[in-house]
Amino acid sequence: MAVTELPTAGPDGQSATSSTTGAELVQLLTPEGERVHHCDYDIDLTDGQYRELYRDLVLVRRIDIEATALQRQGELGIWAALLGQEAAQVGSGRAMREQDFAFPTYREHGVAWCRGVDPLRLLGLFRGVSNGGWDPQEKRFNLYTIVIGSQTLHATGYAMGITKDGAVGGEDGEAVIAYFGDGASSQGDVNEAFVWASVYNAPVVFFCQNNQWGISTPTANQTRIPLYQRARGFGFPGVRVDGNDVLATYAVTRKALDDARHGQGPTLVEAFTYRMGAHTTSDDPTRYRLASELEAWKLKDPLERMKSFLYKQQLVDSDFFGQLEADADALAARIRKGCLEMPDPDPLSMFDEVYDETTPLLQEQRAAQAEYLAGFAGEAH
Ligand SMILES: Cc1ncc(C[n+]2csc(CCOP(=O)(O)OP(=O)(O)O)c2C)c(N)n1
Ligand SMILES: [Mg+2]
Repeated sequence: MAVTELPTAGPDGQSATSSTTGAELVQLLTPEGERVHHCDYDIDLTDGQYRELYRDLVLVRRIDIEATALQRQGELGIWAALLGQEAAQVGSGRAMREQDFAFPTYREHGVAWCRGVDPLRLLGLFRGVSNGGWDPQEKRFNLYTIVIGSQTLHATGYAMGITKDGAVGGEDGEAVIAYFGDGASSQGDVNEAFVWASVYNAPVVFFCQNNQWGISTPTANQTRIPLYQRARGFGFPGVRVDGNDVLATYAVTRKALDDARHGQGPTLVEAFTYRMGAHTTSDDPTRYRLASELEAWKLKDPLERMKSFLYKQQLVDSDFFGQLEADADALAARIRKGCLEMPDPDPLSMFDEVYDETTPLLQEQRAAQAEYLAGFAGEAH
């Protein structure tokens, strides 16, 4: 079928052939910041916890904006912005318990923040001075993965492994969360991961951020049904949540992870959101999407609705916002300074950690590279 014959996404992002209604979108906070209730997913957080979630949203956005600016100034090779996806990431990231393990794509800066990974570690990767960035075990947050969808297989294998270790079942059980995008949902790897996770009842939550674009490809070219409905065909539950609602993403992910840790197998969570920025700093979305689409989604900004909620519930005063702004400024200044101060690595060090032990082929490549670099000796850079 020609691409032009595929259904286009409606204003709410639902496919024209979709049988879903808005009622299937789990939401606890309207775009105006009104608290709504849901029979299956509800949460009752303390005032402090609500404030903390907003704080996370603000600081994560600030990291993203600062990193984008650093790339524009030539300090990072590239940056994959998360603008608009803060609630999906903070809600799901904060829903994780300490013992849980996350397998990210390349855009999960908000989840990294929730896991306690220093943003400078992320910047080191995008600056090209680090081959990985962090110890995955330390924060139970795996390395960023550029090969679309492959981390869903890693996550599933890991989840099958912890089941064999006896780490699943009960309140202290471990659970795994695999992040991926709407574009990745078409990858063979993702579909294979679904099969394995289902058949082996693996304790893994597949968290799809449907930001409606895979670079310049709209979701309508990936699927004719809402993505969360795909789970049913694989034999596990799927749920669509408002990805711009931090309370809903928290509640839905919390339940899915708890189900997994108690031995009830996988869940697919589709966080319905929107990538307000470019795919990466190398991309220009004005070439392929309408400005009106972006304007419509700006009205659903995840930070604004949480801010309205805090105001309406009288959970904050002006001091709170003033202090948060000062904290965001300090964080931005710290990461900017830290980024500029990162030392360049020895170019030959890239051969050091490919394998635990070196191989003859690697030694050969290392020697060739050393000879090549020696050719520049004495030249000014
Ligand atoms: C296996 C593979 N194929 C293609 C690419 C190139 N690529 C990088 S990002 C991307 C789109 C991914 O879209 P999506 O899964 O929706 O994630 P998003 O970037 O929107 O968060 C593609 C095709 C890749 N990195 N890996
Ligand atoms: Mg996408």
